[in-house]
Formats: sequence, structure tokens, C-alpha cells
Amino acid sequence: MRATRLGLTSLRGRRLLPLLALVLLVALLVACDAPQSTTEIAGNNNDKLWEPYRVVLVLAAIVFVLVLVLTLGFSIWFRERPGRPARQIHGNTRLEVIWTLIPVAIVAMIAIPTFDALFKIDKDPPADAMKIEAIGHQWWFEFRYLDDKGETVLTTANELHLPEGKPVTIALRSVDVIHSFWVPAISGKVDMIPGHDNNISFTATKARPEPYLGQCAELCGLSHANMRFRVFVQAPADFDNWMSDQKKDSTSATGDLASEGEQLFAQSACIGCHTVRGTSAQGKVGPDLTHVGSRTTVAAGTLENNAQNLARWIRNSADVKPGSKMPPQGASAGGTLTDDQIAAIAAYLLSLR
Ligand SMILES: [Cu+2]
Repeated sequence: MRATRLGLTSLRGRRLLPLLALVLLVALLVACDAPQSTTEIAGNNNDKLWEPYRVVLVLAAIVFVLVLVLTLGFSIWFRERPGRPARQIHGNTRLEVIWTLIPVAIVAMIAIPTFDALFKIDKDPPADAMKIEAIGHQWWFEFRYLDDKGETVLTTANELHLPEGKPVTIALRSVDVIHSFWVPAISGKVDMIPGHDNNISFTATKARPEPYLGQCAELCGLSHANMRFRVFVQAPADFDNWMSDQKKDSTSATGDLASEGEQLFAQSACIGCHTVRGTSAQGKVGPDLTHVGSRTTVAAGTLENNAQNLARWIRNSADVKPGSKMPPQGASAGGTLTDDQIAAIAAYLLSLR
């Protein structure tokens, strides 16, 4: 008698375990910080995308519960019992027609709000929309701010600043393979295709001090996962200040280490690929470094921007970003610069604010 009771308890315990694990998992997921969430609406496109998203969510929940209940129910109600064999059924035209028509109706219910939202998003931007060009590179984003004639007034990399409440239109391009521009909280993703111009237009609606995280959303090679960018949505006056600061050429470094770094940089291979406006560095292959010290991250959003990480990047960028196109500069990795020289160049780059 005692043994039976013990046996029952442990059996019930074993059945409860998966349920408890599921509850724990849900609790953990709910507590998750979601820095790249499409449910956080910080742009007018996401506002329109919410309608079809909600329809899909509700329909999916109904289908999930219904299928689960019926599957469990049928397994129990029609199971084989002593003296009653399970019924074998082959084909039922009426049922088959019903379960073909139901999904057709569901797809139609999803399609109507989806197309409606797509057409709303695809509307031409207003004539006074701010013009930006975003160019995908393996593996970083180049951003160019354009004037009314389409001339570049400012080039930056991996950090996009936008004024709150002002419409922007972004021409999406690529210099190598297909990439995709995606800031989940602000707008849906659009591909950046070599030789073909795509566009995305939206208005960022919520300024905040922390950046919105963006990510390349098209598998584009070894370091695709390390191809990130940040979007800073600012109050219009703050954005204007940022813009006028960024438009200025760089000034000479102050301090011994940074000055030494400035000289080393001007004589190094760096200037073949990078631009620092106001200096002899006019390379166009890598990111524009004119105000690199003012950015919050290096290596396309992978590392915090500080002297240590900059030095690590210069020494051997592939150590941070596998497959990186920037050749290693540190003597220890096959380059020509000593650790002291790299530290000086990192100090110079940080001084470019
Ligand atoms: Cu990618």
C-alpha cells in the first residue's frame, strides 16, 4: 500500500516536471530585455505594421489552442480501451473540404490588413523629407547625409542620427553583396542590393538618450552577425547641433600621445582606406574617421569605443570580426606597428570628436 502511494507520487512528480520547466522558461523570457523588439513602436512604419501583426497574433493563438485541445481530446476520447478497439477511418470528403477552406479564410484575413499596411508604408515621402544614403559594406554601414541636390554633406559610419518627428527617406545601396537595413523598433527591413536602388521612408517618433539597435538582416558572409548599427533619435535642436559639429573638419590633436598618433597615422597605411577630413587621409574604402572619437562603438557596433578596444581593433581586426577586410596592423599579427605606436594612434582617433 505504502509502496503504491510512493510510486504514484513520483509518477505525478515526473509529469509535473516538464510543466514546471515550461512555466520557468516563460517567466525567464518575459523578464528578458528586448533591445531589438518590433513591438516597441518608435517609428510611424511600425505603427502601421502593428495592425496585421495583431491580427496574426490573435489568429495564431486561436489556431494553437484549438489544435492543441482537439489533438489532446481526440487522443483521449477515441483511444483504444479494453473491449473497444480504436476506429480506423480512411478519408472524409466533407472534413477535408472544411480543413482546406478554413486556412484559405485565415490567409485572406491576414492578407487584407497586410497589403493595406504595405501600401501605406510604400507611399512616396514628402518633398521636404531628409535625404540619407545608407551603403552596406562587408561588414559595416556607411551613412551619407545629402542636401536637396543629392550632394553629400556629411559621411559617417555605423551610427545614424535622426531628428524626432521629421520624415526621412533613405536610399539603400550595397558595394559588395546583398545586405539588409533593419531597425526593429523603427521600421521593417529592406534589402540593400548591389546595382539596384531600394528606398525606405519613415519618421522616427520617439527621441531618447539610448540608441535604437539596428542589424543587417541578410546573411552576407562570415561576420554578418557583427554587422550592427545604432540609431540615435534626437530632439530636432540636438540633432542640428550634432550635424553642425559633424560637418566641421577635424582639428589637430592635443596632448603628447595623441599628437604622436596623429603623425604616425598620417604616415601609415591607414590613410589609403580612411578619410579624416582636413588631413591628408582621403581613403574611401573603410569608414570615414573624421569624428570617430564621438561614436559610442567601434567595429560596427561590436565593441565599446575606448582606447583599449580601438587598439585591439587596429592590432588585428579579424580577432574582433572574423573575415574583416582591414589588414592586421600590429607587428604581433603580421603588420608593422608596435603596441606603443598602436596606443598612440588609438589616442589620436579618440581625440577626433
Ligand atoms: Cu548581413
